[in-house]
Amino acid sequence: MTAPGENFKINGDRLWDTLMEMAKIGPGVAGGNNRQTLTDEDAEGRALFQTWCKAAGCTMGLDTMGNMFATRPGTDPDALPVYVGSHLDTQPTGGKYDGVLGVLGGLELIRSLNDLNVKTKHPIVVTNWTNEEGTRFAPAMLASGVFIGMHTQDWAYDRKDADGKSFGDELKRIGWKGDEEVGARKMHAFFELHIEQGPILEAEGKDIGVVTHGQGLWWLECTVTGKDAHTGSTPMNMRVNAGLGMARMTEAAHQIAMAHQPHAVGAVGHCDVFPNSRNVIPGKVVFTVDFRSPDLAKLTSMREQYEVKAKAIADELGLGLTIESSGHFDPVTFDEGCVTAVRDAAERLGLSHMDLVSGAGHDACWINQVAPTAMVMCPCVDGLSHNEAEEITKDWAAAAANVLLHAVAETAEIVG
Ligand code: HGY
Ligand code: MN
Ligand code: MN
Repeated sequence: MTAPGENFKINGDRLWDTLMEMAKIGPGVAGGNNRQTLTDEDAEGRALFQTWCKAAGCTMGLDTMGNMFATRPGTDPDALPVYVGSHLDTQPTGGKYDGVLGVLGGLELIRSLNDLNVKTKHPIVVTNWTNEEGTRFAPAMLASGVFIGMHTQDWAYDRKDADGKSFGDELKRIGWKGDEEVGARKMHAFFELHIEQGPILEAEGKDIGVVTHGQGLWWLECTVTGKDAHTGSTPMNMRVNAGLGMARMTEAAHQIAMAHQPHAVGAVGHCDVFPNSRNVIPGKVVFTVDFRSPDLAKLTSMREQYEVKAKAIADELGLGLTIESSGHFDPVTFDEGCVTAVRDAAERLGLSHMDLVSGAGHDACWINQVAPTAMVMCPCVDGLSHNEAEEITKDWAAAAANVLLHAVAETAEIVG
Protein backbone atom coordinates (compact mmCIF):
# COMPACT_ATOMS: atom_id res chain seq x y z
CA MET A 1 0.00 0.00 0.00
CA THR A 2 1.61 3.29 -1.06
CA ALA A 3 1.77 6.16 1.45
CA PRO A 4 -0.51 9.13 0.61
CA GLY A 5 1.05 11.92 -1.45
CA GLU A 6 2.12 15.37 -0.25
CA ASN A 7 -1.05 17.13 -1.45
CA PHE A 8 -3.08 14.84 0.77
CA LYS A 9 -4.03 17.57 3.25
CA ILE A 10 -6.81 18.71 5.59
CA ASN A 11 -8.59 22.04 5.22
CA GLY A 12 -6.87 24.23 7.84
CA ASP A 13 -9.39 27.10 7.58
CA ARG A 14 -12.33 24.74 8.13
CA LEU A 15 -10.61 23.13 11.11
CA TRP A 16 -9.94 26.53 12.67
CA ASP A 17 -13.52 27.74 12.06
CA THR A 18 -14.83 24.51 13.63
CA LEU A 19 -12.64 25.05 16.71
CA MET A 20 -13.88 28.62 17.05
CA GLU A 21 -17.50 27.49 16.65
CA MET A 22 -17.13 24.91 19.44
CA ALA A 23 -15.39 27.52 21.62
CA LYS A 24 -18.63 29.57 21.66
CA ILE A 25 -20.19 26.82 23.81
CA GLY A 26 -19.41 27.15 27.52
CA PRO A 27 -17.38 30.35 27.22
CA GLY A 28 -15.03 31.21 30.10
CA VAL A 29 -14.76 34.65 31.65
CA ALA A 30 -11.39 35.43 30.05
CA GLY A 31 -11.58 34.13 26.49
CA GLY A 32 -11.24 30.42 27.19
CA ASN A 33 -13.82 27.78 28.01
CA ASN A 34 -15.72 26.41 31.00
CA ARG A 35 -17.43 23.35 29.51
CA GLN A 36 -17.05 20.95 32.42
CA THR A 37 -18.07 17.35 32.01
CA LEU A 38 -21.79 16.45 32.21
CA THR A 39 -22.89 20.07 32.48
CA ASP A 40 -25.49 21.57 30.17
CA GLU A 41 -22.63 23.18 28.26
CA ASP A 42 -21.03 19.75 27.76
CA ALA A 43 -24.37 18.47 26.47
CA GLU A 44 -24.57 21.36 24.02
CA GLY A 45 -21.05 20.72 22.76
CA ARG A 46 -21.82 17.03 22.32
CA ALA A 47 -24.93 17.84 20.29
CA LEU A 48 -23.01 20.17 18.00
CA PHE A 49 -20.25 17.57 17.50
CA GLN A 50 -22.89 14.94 16.69
CA THR A 51 -24.58 17.24 14.16
CA TRP A 52 -21.25 17.81 12.41
CA CYS A 53 -20.43 14.08 12.37
CA LYS A 54 -23.80 13.15 10.90
CA ALA A 55 -23.40 15.86 8.25
CA ALA A 56 -20.06 14.20 7.37
CA GLY A 57 -21.89 10.91 6.80
CA CYS A 58 -20.85 9.20 10.03
CA THR A 59 -23.03 6.79 12.00
CA MET A 60 -23.08 7.56 15.72
CA GLY A 61 -22.51 5.23 18.70
CA LEU A 62 -22.87 6.09 22.39
CA ASP A 63 -21.85 3.82 25.27
CA THR A 64 -23.00 3.65 28.89
CA MET A 65 -20.26 6.07 29.98
CA GLY A 66 -21.32 8.66 27.43
CA ASN A 67 -18.33 8.02 25.17
CA MET A 68 -19.29 9.12 21.64
CA PHE A 69 -18.18 7.25 18.50
CA ALA A 70 -18.61 8.62 14.95
CA THR A 71 -17.86 5.96 12.33
CA ARG A 72 -16.83 6.50 8.70
CA PRO A 73 -17.21 3.09 7.02
CA GLY A 74 -14.27 1.29 5.46
CA THR A 75 -14.37 -0.97 2.40
CA ASP A 76 -13.94 -4.01 4.66
CA PRO A 77 -16.63 -3.94 7.35
CA ASP A 78 -14.90 -6.81 9.15
CA ALA A 79 -11.64 -4.89 9.53
CA LEU A 80 -11.17 -3.44 13.03
CA PRO A 81 -11.55 0.34 12.92
CA VAL A 82 -8.78 2.86 13.42
CA TYR A 83 -9.89 5.20 16.20
CA VAL A 84 -8.94 8.84 16.64
CA GLY A 85 -10.18 11.31 19.21
CA SER A 86 -9.76 13.02 22.56
CA HIS A 87 -12.18 14.98 24.81
CA LEU A 88 -14.58 17.94 24.56
CA ASP A 89 -14.83 18.58 28.31
CA THR A 90 -12.70 21.41 29.68
CA GLN A 91 -11.23 22.69 32.91
CA PRO A 92 -13.29 25.38 34.73
CA THR A 93 -10.78 27.93 33.43
CA GLY A 94 -9.75 25.91 30.40
CA GLY A 95 -8.53 26.81 26.95
CA LYS A 96 -10.22 26.35 23.58
CA TYR A 97 -7.88 23.61 22.35
CA ASP A 98 -7.06 21.11 25.16
CA GLY A 99 -8.84 17.93 24.00
CA VAL A 100 -11.02 19.79 21.53
CA LEU A 101 -8.28 19.88 18.88
CA GLY A 102 -8.09 16.08 19.01
CA VAL A 103 -11.82 15.54 18.59
CA LEU A 104 -12.35 18.18 15.91
CA GLY A 105 -9.05 17.29 14.22
CA GLY A 106 -10.53 13.81 13.86
CA LEU A 107 -13.72 15.27 12.39
CA GLU A 108 -11.62 17.32 9.95
CA LEU A 109 -9.82 14.12 8.93
CA ILE A 110 -13.20 12.55 8.03
CA ARG A 111 -14.33 15.68 6.19
CA SER A 112 -11.06 15.74 4.20
CA LEU A 113 -11.23 12.05 3.26
CA ASN A 114 -14.77 12.75 2.02
CA ASP A 115 -13.61 15.79 0.01
CA LEU A 116 -10.75 13.82 -1.53
CA ASN A 117 -13.01 10.81 -2.06
CA VAL A 118 -10.43 8.58 -0.42
CA LYS A 119 -11.54 5.18 0.79
CA THR A 120 -9.82 3.13 3.47
CA LYS A 121 -9.99 -0.60 4.14
CA HIS A 122 -10.49 -0.12 7.89
CA PRO A 123 -13.38 2.02 9.16
CA ILE A 124 -12.30 5.19 10.96
CA VAL A 125 -13.99 6.23 14.21
CA VAL A 126 -13.79 9.68 15.84
CA THR A 127 -14.22 9.51 19.62
CA ASN A 128 -15.20 11.98 22.34
CA TRP A 129 -14.18 10.43 25.70
CA THR A 130 -16.29 11.53 28.65
CA ASN A 131 -14.64 13.30 31.60
CA GLU A 132 -11.01 13.32 30.56
CA GLU A 133 -10.23 16.26 32.84
CA GLY A 134 -11.23 14.68 36.15
CA THR A 135 -11.96 18.13 37.58
CA ARG A 136 -15.65 17.85 38.39
CA PHE A 137 -15.47 14.08 38.95
CA ALA A 138 -12.07 12.62 39.88
CA PRO A 139 -10.09 10.86 38.54
CA ALA A 140 -8.99 12.16 35.16
CA MET A 141 -9.58 9.98 32.08
CA LEU A 142 -12.49 8.36 33.92
CA ALA A 143 -14.53 7.06 30.96
CA SER A 144 -11.56 5.78 28.96
CA GLY A 145 -10.45 4.12 32.23
CA VAL A 146 -13.78 2.29 32.46
CA PHE A 147 -13.52 1.45 28.74
CA ILE A 148 -10.27 -0.49 29.34
CA GLY A 149 -11.50 -2.07 32.59
CA MET A 150 -9.29 0.00 34.95
CA HIS A 151 -12.37 1.18 36.85
CA THR A 152 -15.80 -0.47 37.19
CA GLN A 153 -18.76 1.42 35.80
CA ASP A 154 -20.54 1.29 39.16
CA TRP A 155 -17.55 2.96 40.84
CA ALA A 156 -17.44 5.60 38.12
CA TYR A 157 -21.22 6.22 38.32
CA ASP A 158 -20.83 6.81 42.04
CA ARG A 159 -18.11 9.49 41.77
CA LYS A 160 -19.39 12.71 43.32
CA ASP A 161 -18.77 16.36 42.45
CA ALA A 162 -18.32 19.17 45.01
CA ASP A 163 -22.11 19.51 45.27
CA GLY A 164 -22.59 15.79 45.95
CA LYS A 165 -24.05 15.06 42.52
CA SER A 166 -23.07 11.66 41.10
CA PHE A 167 -21.54 11.01 37.68
CA GLY A 168 -24.25 8.46 36.83
CA ASP A 169 -27.11 10.82 37.70
CA GLU A 170 -25.57 13.73 35.81
CA LEU A 171 -24.90 11.58 32.73
CA LYS A 172 -28.56 10.58 32.72
CA ARG A 173 -29.73 14.14 33.41
CA ILE A 174 -27.96 15.61 30.38
CA GLY A 175 -29.36 12.80 28.20
CA TRP A 176 -26.04 11.39 27.01
CA LYS A 177 -26.06 7.96 28.62
CA GLY A 178 -25.97 5.44 25.78
CA ASP A 179 -26.88 1.76 25.60
CA GLU A 180 -23.67 0.40 24.09
CA GLU A 181 -21.64 -1.74 26.50
CA VAL A 182 -18.57 0.29 27.46
CA GLY A 183 -15.38 -1.39 26.36
CA ALA A 184 -17.01 -3.79 23.90
CA ARG A 185 -15.46 -2.01 20.93
CA LYS A 186 -12.16 -3.41 19.60
CA MET A 187 -9.62 -1.19 17.86
CA HIS A 188 -7.02 -1.73 15.14
CA ALA A 189 -5.18 1.32 16.52
CA PHE A 190 -5.84 4.61 18.33
CA PHE A 191 -4.29 8.00 17.55
CA GLU A 192 -4.79 11.10 19.71
CA LEU A 193 -3.97 14.60 18.48
CA HIS A 194 -3.40 16.99 21.38
CA ILE A 195 -1.74 20.32 22.19
CA GLU A 196 1.53 19.85 24.08
CA GLN A 197 0.42 21.83 27.15
CA GLY A 198 4.10 22.52 27.82
CA PRO A 199 6.90 24.77 26.46
CA ILE A 200 9.25 22.29 24.74
CA LEU A 201 8.08 22.28 21.09
CA GLU A 202 7.82 26.06 20.89
CA ALA A 203 11.20 26.52 22.59
CA GLU A 204 12.83 24.01 20.22
CA GLY A 205 11.09 25.53 17.18
CA LYS A 206 9.42 22.24 16.25
CA ASP A 207 6.01 21.95 14.60
CA ILE A 208 5.27 18.39 15.68
CA GLY A 209 5.71 16.32 18.83
CA VAL A 210 6.07 12.59 18.14
CA VAL A 211 4.94 11.31 21.52
CA THR A 212 6.88 8.19 22.49
CA HIS A 213 5.99 8.11 26.20
CA GLY A 214 3.67 9.64 28.78
CA GLN A 215 4.42 10.58 32.40
CA GLY A 216 2.92 8.49 35.19
CA LEU A 217 0.73 10.18 37.81
CA TRP A 218 -0.38 9.92 41.43
CA TRP A 219 -3.23 12.05 42.81
CA LEU A 220 -3.10 11.76 46.61
CA GLU A 221 -6.20 13.11 48.35
CA CYS A 222 -5.17 14.25 51.84
CA THR A 223 -7.67 14.90 54.64
CA VAL A 224 -6.14 16.76 57.58
CA THR A 225 -8.22 17.15 60.76
CA GLY A 226 -7.60 19.59 63.60
CA LYS A 227 -9.99 21.68 65.70
CA ASP A 228 -12.15 24.65 64.69
CA ALA A 229 -11.43 27.52 67.10
CA HIS A 230 -11.50 31.31 67.33
CA THR A 231 -8.60 32.89 65.42
CA GLY A 232 -8.51 35.74 67.94
CA SER A 233 -8.94 34.33 71.40
CA THR A 234 -7.22 30.93 71.04
CA PRO A 235 -3.60 31.02 72.31
CA MET A 236 -1.05 29.86 69.72
CA ASN A 237 0.03 26.89 71.86
CA MET A 238 -3.57 25.63 72.07
CA ARG A 239 -4.27 25.53 68.36
CA VAL A 240 -4.78 22.36 66.29
CA ASN A 241 -4.57 24.11 62.93
CA ALA A 242 -5.37 21.94 59.90
CA GLY A 243 -4.61 24.91 57.63
CA LEU A 244 -1.05 25.10 58.94
CA GLY A 245 -0.70 21.36 58.33
CA MET A 246 -1.82 21.79 54.73
CA ALA A 247 0.64 24.63 54.18
CA ARG A 248 3.58 22.55 55.42
CA MET A 249 2.43 19.47 53.48
CA THR A 250 2.11 21.57 50.32
CA GLU A 251 5.68 22.77 50.76
CA ALA A 252 6.73 19.15 51.37
CA ALA A 253 5.19 18.07 48.04
CA HIS A 254 7.18 20.77 46.25
CA GLN A 255 10.43 19.84 48.02
CA ILE A 256 9.99 16.13 47.29
CA ALA A 257 9.43 16.83 43.58
CA MET A 258 12.51 19.07 43.54
CA ALA A 259 14.51 16.27 45.17
CA HIS A 260 13.59 13.92 42.30
CA GLN A 261 14.83 16.03 39.40
CA PRO A 262 15.14 15.79 36.49
CA HIS A 263 11.72 14.89 35.13
CA ALA A 264 9.56 14.99 38.24
CA VAL A 265 6.79 17.43 39.14
CA GLY A 266 4.59 17.96 42.16
CA ALA A 267 1.98 20.50 43.28
CA VAL A 268 -1.29 20.96 45.13
CA GLY A 269 -3.96 22.34 42.79
CA HIS A 270 -7.15 21.60 44.71
CA CYS A 271 -8.00 22.36 48.32
CA ASP A 272 -11.16 22.69 50.41
CA VAL A 273 -10.91 24.42 53.77
CA PHE A 274 -13.56 23.89 56.46
CA PRO A 275 -15.34 25.92 57.73
CA ASN A 276 -13.48 28.39 55.47
CA SER A 277 -14.34 31.37 57.67
CA ARG A 278 -11.95 34.29 58.15
CA ASN A 279 -12.02 34.09 61.94
CA VAL A 280 -12.07 30.32 62.43
CA ILE A 281 -8.93 28.21 62.64
CA PRO A 282 -9.55 25.47 60.03
CA GLY A 283 -10.62 22.26 61.71
CA LYS A 284 -10.39 20.29 58.48
CA VAL A 285 -8.79 20.63 55.05
CA VAL A 286 -9.00 18.31 52.05
CA PHE A 287 -6.43 18.76 49.28
CA THR A 288 -4.94 16.77 46.38
CA VAL A 289 -1.23 16.33 45.68
CA ASP A 290 -0.42 15.79 41.98
CA PHE A 291 2.93 13.94 41.52
CA ARG A 292 4.19 12.96 38.04
CA SER A 293 7.30 11.48 36.45
CA PRO A 294 8.17 9.47 33.33
CA ASP A 295 10.33 7.34 35.64
CA LEU A 296 8.34 4.73 37.59
CA ALA A 297 10.94 4.45 40.36
CA LYS A 298 10.86 8.22 40.91
CA LEU A 299 7.06 8.31 40.85
CA THR A 300 6.89 5.56 43.48
CA SER A 301 9.60 7.16 45.59
CA MET A 302 7.81 10.54 45.61
CA ARG A 303 4.60 8.95 46.82
CA GLU A 304 6.36 6.89 49.50
CA GLN A 305 8.44 9.83 50.76
CA TYR A 306 5.40 12.08 50.84
CA GLU A 307 3.37 9.66 52.96
CA VAL A 308 6.17 9.58 55.58
CA LYS A 309 6.76 13.34 55.57
CA ALA A 310 3.07 14.27 55.71
CA LYS A 311 2.55 11.91 58.68
CA ALA A 312 5.52 13.48 60.50
CA ILE A 313 4.05 16.97 59.96
CA ALA A 314 0.64 15.81 61.21
CA ASP A 315 2.18 14.23 64.33
CA GLU A 316 4.22 17.35 65.05
CA LEU A 317 1.06 19.51 64.94
CA GLY A 318 -1.25 16.99 66.64
CA LEU A 319 -3.36 16.64 63.48
CA GLY A 320 -5.27 13.69 62.06
CA LEU A 321 -4.28 12.63 58.52
CA THR A 322 -5.63 10.22 55.90
CA ILE A 323 -4.14 9.88 52.42
CA GLU A 324 -6.10 8.12 49.64
CA SER A 325 -5.30 7.70 45.95
CA SER A 326 -7.79 9.60 43.77
CA GLY A 327 -5.99 8.89 40.51
CA HIS A 328 -3.05 6.84 39.29
CA PHE A 329 -1.43 5.48 36.19
CA ASP A 330 2.11 4.28 35.53
CA PRO A 331 4.37 5.89 32.91
CA VAL A 332 3.32 4.90 29.38
CA THR A 333 5.35 3.66 26.40
CA PHE A 334 3.34 4.11 23.21
CA ASP A 335 3.23 1.57 20.38
CA GLU A 336 6.37 1.65 18.23
CA GLY A 337 4.48 0.99 14.99
CA CYS A 338 2.02 3.81 15.59
CA VAL A 339 4.78 6.16 16.75
CA THR A 340 6.69 5.39 13.54
CA ALA A 341 3.57 6.13 11.47
CA VAL A 342 3.40 9.56 13.16
CA ARG A 343 7.10 10.25 12.68
CA ASP A 344 7.06 9.12 9.02
CA ALA A 345 4.01 11.33 8.39
CA ALA A 346 5.81 14.38 9.79
CA GLU A 347 8.86 13.54 7.64
CA ARG A 348 6.76 13.06 4.52
CA LEU A 349 5.07 16.41 5.10
CA GLY A 350 8.43 18.12 5.59
CA LEU A 351 7.51 19.23 9.11
CA SER A 352 10.04 19.82 11.85
CA HIS A 353 9.47 17.29 14.62
CA MET A 354 10.98 15.80 17.75
CA ASP A 355 10.27 12.87 20.03
CA LEU A 356 8.46 13.95 23.16
CA VAL A 357 7.30 12.62 26.51
CA SER A 358 3.78 13.84 27.31
CA GLY A 359 3.72 15.82 30.56
CA ALA A 360 -0.05 15.69 30.76
CA GLY A 361 -2.23 12.60 31.04
CA HIS A 362 -4.50 11.70 28.13
CA ASP A 363 -7.12 9.10 27.23
CA ALA A 364 -4.44 7.63 24.96
CA CYS A 365 -2.52 6.65 28.12
CA TRP A 366 -5.32 4.23 29.00
CA ILE A 367 -6.26 3.12 25.46
CA ASN A 368 -2.60 2.15 24.97
CA GLN A 369 -3.35 -0.80 27.27
CA VAL A 370 -5.91 -2.32 24.86
CA ALA A 371 -4.82 -1.20 21.38
CA PRO A 372 -1.67 0.02 19.58
CA THR A 373 -1.68 3.76 20.38
CA ALA A 374 0.30 6.92 19.68
CA MET A 375 -0.12 10.69 19.97
CA VAL A 376 0.63 13.70 17.77
CA MET A 377 1.26 17.04 19.48
CA CYS A 378 1.43 20.64 18.36
CA PRO A 379 3.09 23.51 20.29
CA CYS A 380 1.27 25.89 22.67
CA VAL A 381 2.06 29.58 22.97
CA ASP A 382 4.40 29.97 25.99
CA GLY A 383 3.61 26.33 26.84
CA LEU A 384 0.48 27.54 28.63
CA SER A 385 -2.55 25.30 29.19
CA HIS A 386 -5.26 24.78 31.82
CA ASN A 387 -5.52 28.54 31.57
CA GLU A 388 -8.05 30.58 29.59
CA ALA A 389 -5.18 32.25 27.75
CA GLU A 390 -4.17 28.89 26.19
CA GLU A 391 -3.31 29.61 22.55
CA ILE A 392 -2.06 27.81 19.44
CA THR A 393 -1.71 29.03 15.85
CA LYS A 394 -3.85 28.00 12.90
CA ASP A 395 -0.72 26.71 11.17
CA TRP A 396 0.28 24.54 14.14
CA ALA A 397 -3.24 23.09 14.26
CA ALA A 398 -3.25 22.35 10.52
CA ALA A 399 0.23 20.83 10.51
CA ALA A 400 -0.58 18.47 13.37
CA ALA A 401 -3.95 17.55 11.84
CA ASN A 402 -2.16 16.73 8.58
CA VAL A 403 0.19 14.41 10.44
CA LEU A 404 -2.86 12.76 12.02
CA LEU A 405 -4.49 12.42 8.57
CA HIS A 406 -1.42 10.76 7.05
CA ALA A 407 -0.70 8.46 10.00
CA VAL A 408 -4.33 7.36 10.30
CA ALA A 409 -4.93 6.98 6.55
CA GLU A 410 -1.81 4.86 6.25
CA THR A 411 -2.80 2.69 9.22
CA ALA A 412 -6.38 2.38 7.91
CA GLU A 413 -4.95 1.38 4.49
CA ILE A 414 -6.04 3.63 1.64
CA VAL A 415 -7.75 1.59 -1.10
CA GLY A 416 -8.70 4.26 -3.59
O1 HGY B 1 -4.32 16.04 34.30
C1 HGY B 1 -3.99 15.88 33.12
O2 HGY B 1 -2.84 15.63 32.82
C2 HGY B 1 -5.00 16.02 32.02
O3 HGY B 1 -5.00 17.35 31.58
N1 HGY B 1 -6.32 15.64 32.45
MN1 MN C 1 -6.52 17.11 27.44
MN1 MN D 1 -6.61 19.05 30.31
